[in-house]
Amino acid sequence: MASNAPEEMTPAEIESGYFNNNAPPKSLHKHEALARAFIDLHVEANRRVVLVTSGGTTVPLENQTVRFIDNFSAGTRGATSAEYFLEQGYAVIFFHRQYSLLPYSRHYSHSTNCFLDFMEEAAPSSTGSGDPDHGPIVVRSEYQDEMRDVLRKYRYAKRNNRLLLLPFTTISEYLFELRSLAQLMQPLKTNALFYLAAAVSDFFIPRDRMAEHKIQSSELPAHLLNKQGDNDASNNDETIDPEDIYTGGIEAQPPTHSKKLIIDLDPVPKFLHRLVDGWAPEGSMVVSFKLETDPNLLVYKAQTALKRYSHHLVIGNLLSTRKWEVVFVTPDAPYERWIRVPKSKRSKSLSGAEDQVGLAEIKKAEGESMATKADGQPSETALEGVEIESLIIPELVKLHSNMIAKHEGGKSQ
Ligand code: 9Z3
Repeated sequence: MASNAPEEMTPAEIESGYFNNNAPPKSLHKHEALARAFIDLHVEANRRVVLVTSGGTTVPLENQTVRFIDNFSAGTRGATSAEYFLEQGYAVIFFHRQYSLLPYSRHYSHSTNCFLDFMEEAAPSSTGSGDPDHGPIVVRSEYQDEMRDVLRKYRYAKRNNRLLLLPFTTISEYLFELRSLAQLMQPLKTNALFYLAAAVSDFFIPRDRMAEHKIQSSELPAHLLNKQGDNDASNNDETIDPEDIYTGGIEAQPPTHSKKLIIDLDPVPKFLHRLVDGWAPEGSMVVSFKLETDPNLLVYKAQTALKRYSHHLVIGNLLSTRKWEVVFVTPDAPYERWIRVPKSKRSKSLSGAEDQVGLAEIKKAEGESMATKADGQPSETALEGVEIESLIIPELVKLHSNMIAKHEGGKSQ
């Protein structure tokens, strides 16, 4: 039977095409078992559970991967949000890029916040017990209160089984595990929330076109050629219609003095359709993020995503201002709502551009801004000012509560 062209395929056909042609991750069964036990526990307690996705996915160029495409995401949004969800009584499945920032430990793990800088060696004990040359390692006095606070919250979450950490690396691991996790969350019904903050790759190399071994950067002698069991993408004689190629506005140039490596990537199937309309429990809330760099595009792109996937909320953010402002784009009034950290409470960020705050907001009338001050108590850390997630999460929890109430109301009628 001839297969349909991608544009004629239903989301379900695209889904099976992807999952049948790419290998499931080795850790899938182990992660499923952990998630099932975690979810059962919280279904039993009638507790809300949020799946937070965090960090960037990689796109391997070789099956035995030496090189891969990556993106900028450090996982700050996801790790920080997870802490505020825990504070709001949610249990959190933290589905994150391996080695990206984690809730709580993030306070001490960046290169700028190295944990060693928070410690010192105290004077050796004067009671004569222990080695007189070795004092105990302690937290420096100026950090005691902050670290005690973080440590208590961390231990509370661990002791009470409120936080499950599950790592991914590649786009394929991410998609397989996301599908499983969403399906396992079915028994949570309206208590399930999806908070999709990971920066997911848009393009990838399908398994049948992926080189097995490291792609060589110089010619090999003839007797070593094609003995590697490679799926050699360069053997593909089909010419691609230029209409089907994204160039990002940059046209390919002929090589100058050396050969080029041309990588042929396919679009990653739009999984949000299937998440909203299949994998996730009915009545659950789905929140996605939209990232842009051009202020003129942000609101439009967030609105387009909301319409396309018919979920509940798109949180839009600009790369340069994401630590100070986001926009909530919803299907109901007020449709577009800005959440901003007040100017005097903004953290200083080397990568951010504070002069761009406000540029993406479509002005309704001169002087009239649709920005709303969140009414929760922003939480402030000594080093970094107010974290915008301390404003985002309480607002989101209100929306989730409204959805649950509406659903319950609908059922009793
Ligand atoms: C986001 O927009 C996140 O807020 C960031 C957080 C990735 C900007 P950091 O990890 O950054 O704190 O450094 N995430 C979603 C980005 C994304 O890939 N969205 C897709 C899109 O924009 C939709 S799923 O098309």
